[in-house]
Amino acid sequence: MDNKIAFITGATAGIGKASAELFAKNGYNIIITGRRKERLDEFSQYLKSTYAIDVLVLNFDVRNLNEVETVISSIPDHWKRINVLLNNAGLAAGLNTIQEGNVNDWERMIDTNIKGLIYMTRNIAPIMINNGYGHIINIGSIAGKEVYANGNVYCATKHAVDALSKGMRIDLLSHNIKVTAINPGMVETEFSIVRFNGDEERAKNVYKGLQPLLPEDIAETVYWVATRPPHVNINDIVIMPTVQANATTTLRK
Ligand code: NDP
Ligand code: 8X3
Repeated sequence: MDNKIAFITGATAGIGKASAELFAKNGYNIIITGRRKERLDEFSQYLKSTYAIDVLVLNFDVRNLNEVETVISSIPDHWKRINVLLNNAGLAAGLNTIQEGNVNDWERMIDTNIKGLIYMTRNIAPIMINNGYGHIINIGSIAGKEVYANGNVYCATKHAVDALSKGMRIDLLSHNIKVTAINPGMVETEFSIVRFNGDEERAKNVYKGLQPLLPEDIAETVYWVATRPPHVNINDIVIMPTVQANATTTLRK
């Protein structure tokens, strides 16, 4: 098995799924993860038959440290030559003021976006250190660079990803492990449907009258940063729809 390996968290939808497909198309073997097993199995079959690459399905919840440790420690040795870890699994839950927000939503975002990302990194970084190479790519957000009304806790989790990416880069410097943060503006995925608890109409309105980014746009960016020469690292990227100037300023028809 000589192909490079990309490990992608949250590959059942959106940015993670599009990234997995692009790596597969370019001959990488792929480790795909997520909680929805049926989607993972179906996607795995599709990737294997379409791109003649190998796929390892790991079905777990990034919020559960026990599951993360058990699953990562059970990865077969030949799958441990991980070139890229894409820390993508994440979500927004709700959009409300700090005085009225739902504490369960906040905990879900903190547990997934911050704790999930550090559990994954804590368990994969030693494998990369042992290999002597690796690249960790964290999906942050424009919400990690700016704060918008009612975004309080989601923005805080993505500011944490921003800080963690900078910290990881320092800690892993001497181990030949690159760290990149990619911070998108609006991307049309299942993100807003999840944020608004399944309310598809409300989710559609987020993108009404404008052309948002597509998950494939972020996948291309992920793949581009992952394929720079060994002496080049892309530290940080903010990528926006052309009609979105910042977190709160958009041009709608
Ligand atoms: P989607 O909802 O389409 O995909 C989210 C993915 O994360 C799914 O595969 C989901 O899998 C996985 N996931 C969520 N929670 C968990 C969990 N607890 N354990 C394991 N996997 C989990 O959203 P996007 O593709 O848009 O989001 C991907 C990342 O991009 C997130 O970190 C998000 O914050 C970020 N982002 C999104 C933007 C946007 O506008 N869409 C903009 C900026 C950043 P499953 O449900 O099967 O577990
Ligand atoms: C998603 C981008 O600004 O809709 O992270 O929260 S935003």
